[in-house]
Amino acid sequence: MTLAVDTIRQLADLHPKPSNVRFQYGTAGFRTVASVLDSVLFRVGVLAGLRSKKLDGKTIGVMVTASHNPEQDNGVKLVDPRGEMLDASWETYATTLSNAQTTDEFVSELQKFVEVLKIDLSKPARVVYARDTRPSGEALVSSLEDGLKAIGAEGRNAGVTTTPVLHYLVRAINTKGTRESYGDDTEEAYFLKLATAFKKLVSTRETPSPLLIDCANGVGAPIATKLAEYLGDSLTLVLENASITTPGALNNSCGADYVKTAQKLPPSLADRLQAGQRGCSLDGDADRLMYFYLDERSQFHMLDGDKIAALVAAFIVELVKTAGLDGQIKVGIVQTAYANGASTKYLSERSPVKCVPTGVKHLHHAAEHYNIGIYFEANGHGTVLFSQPTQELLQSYEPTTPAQSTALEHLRNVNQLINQTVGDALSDMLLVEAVLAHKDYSGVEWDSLYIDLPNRQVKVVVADRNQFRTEDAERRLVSPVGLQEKINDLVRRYEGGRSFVRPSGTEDVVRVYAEASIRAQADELAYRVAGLVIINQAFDSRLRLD
Ligand code: G16
Repeated sequence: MTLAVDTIRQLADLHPKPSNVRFQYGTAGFRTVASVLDSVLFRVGVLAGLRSKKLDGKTIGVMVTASHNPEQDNGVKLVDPRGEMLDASWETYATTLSNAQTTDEFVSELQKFVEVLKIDLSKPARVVYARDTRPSGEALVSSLEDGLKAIGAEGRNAGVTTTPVLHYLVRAINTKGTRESYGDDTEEAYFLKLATAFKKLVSTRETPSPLLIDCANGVGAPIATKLAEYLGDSLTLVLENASITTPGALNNSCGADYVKTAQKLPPSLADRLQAGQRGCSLDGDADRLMYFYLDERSQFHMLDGDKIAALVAAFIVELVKTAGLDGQIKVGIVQTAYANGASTKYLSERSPVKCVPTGVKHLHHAAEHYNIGIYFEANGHGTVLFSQPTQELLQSYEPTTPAQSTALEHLRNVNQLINQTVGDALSDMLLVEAVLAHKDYSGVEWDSLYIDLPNRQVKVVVADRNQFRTEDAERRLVSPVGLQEKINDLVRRYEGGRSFVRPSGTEDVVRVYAEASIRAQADELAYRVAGLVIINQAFDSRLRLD
């Protein structure tokens, strides 16, 4: 069987690639201003169909979202059959196909690609797709559908939902009827799975006080509304920033990314959060979670992904030990260079900790090497993975004391509560709430597990972020040559100083991170390192001009 070239050509002509734009499959798929993405969506549709054929008709996921980016951006990422990110080797093909300038070039790249990868075109192709609430989403989904039609793939539209729900659906569809069955492949089954596990986990605890959720004016709002129905009285959710149809509101001065970078409460919540109350922020597609609380003096305190990792890791390590399983289950933690130095110290005293480059795909794969792998990025993106043998052990293990039996039951419920396909703000939120209920912690006790080193993150807009290349899990720049030495010289002058520079994979910027023992010093270090980047760029431009 060969490609239906005529149909592909006809449909591809409807989605021409804009000239002067170079696309790149980055940290989380393609992501840029929505108005240039039409051809990318069409081609991703074709690619998703081919990926499915290559994997013998397994269902592939496609999520149309730009997550934390501003509303005018959009993006698309592919999800592999177990609900994990697209295999890295296919990212290069995605980039190549998206950059073919004409329909002829696109078709010829496609033919090459089918031949090199030996894709059997007679196999079926199945794709499930969804989008977030961005106004550009509907048109982009229709371009994607043309791509599916061109390759003859069967498409299932999961509508407007969160990234984690889409990942859940992909795994549920592909594991149906197998020993690894992940649940029914519906949004309702997802809510029921989470809510049931949560209720069991907190059944013996006091009902937590209502939780305020900043929905970033995104898709988390309708999905959290539905989740609330399933949770009933077990947890009251108070939804804020839930205006999904107000133009320009998405992620605007609210949401998880705002809280993490500004390190303050979204202004829209100023009168909504009472002293002593805890709240959390989701991002635009609800895969990131940031917690916060106001102390009795109404001072804002942020509890980021590192603090979530610390809370969850301590709880799980303790359950494993109490269940009598510490000889058989090894818990490991994965972080990135953004992890606060104090969190790494706290966690390494409890479990092995590994540092990997930014991006869920890196963290997820590293976490798979442990029996229970806990990964959280400081920005609030993370989850916990239970290996298949560990899940089986939890089912077959026979406890010998009542304490072991209770701990085992909790571990089983935690395993059900966590969305193990990807970071999931709502599932993570329920996990945090369950741990807080068990520990009888308010934000204050949780926050005092360790004291964060003051830190600052800034963005620098540069002419070409691809000039910035890193090594050692992004902790050292290898290009532009000489810049890292200047950063090192600066860092040495700050007590407890640490700083690194890396290109973003989701925005057209370079990110600078710095920490130091004192707040003012962390800020100063970050701005001075950013200054070095700017001077380096200016020097570069001057060189070009000469
Ligand atoms: C995505 C990735 C995250 C990453 C974030 C920022 O999150 O899934 O792993 O931390 O982008 O990446 P970068 O610093 O390269 O721009 P999201 O929530 O935006 O999809």
